Amino acid sequence: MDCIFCKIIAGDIPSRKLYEDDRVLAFYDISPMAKTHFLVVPKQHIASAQEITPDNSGIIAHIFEVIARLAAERGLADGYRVVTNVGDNGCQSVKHLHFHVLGGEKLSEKLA
Ligand code: DGP
Repeated sequence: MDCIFCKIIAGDIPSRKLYEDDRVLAFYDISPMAKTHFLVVPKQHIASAQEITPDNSGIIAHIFEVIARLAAERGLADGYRVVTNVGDNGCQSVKHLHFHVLGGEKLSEKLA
């Protein structure tokens, strides 16, 4: 499958990894939009949040557990933002579900 995040998960494309287990990978975004900006992705290819079903939704709870742990470890105690873009109107450029974690500084009050 021609998916850049599947290639990162497989190790075919290098990334700056923060965390990995059997279900998720976290790595720094190549184009940071905040002082700290990393992505958390399921290893299973799910195209976007629009593809979440009762069969695969368990991964979402796990991803948010990982985000909370990484945020604590990476000094984001003052707060951070979690974003997932969906589809063309959501400006999703990589069609593999991913959660942006942005922080390390005061973020814009504007969400869109
Ligand atoms: P989105 O626009 O929500 O689909 O975000 C995709 C993000 O993925 C974007 O912030 C840039 C990042 N990205 C794209 N290609 C790569 C890559 O090869 N390596 C890393 N580390 N990040 C990437």
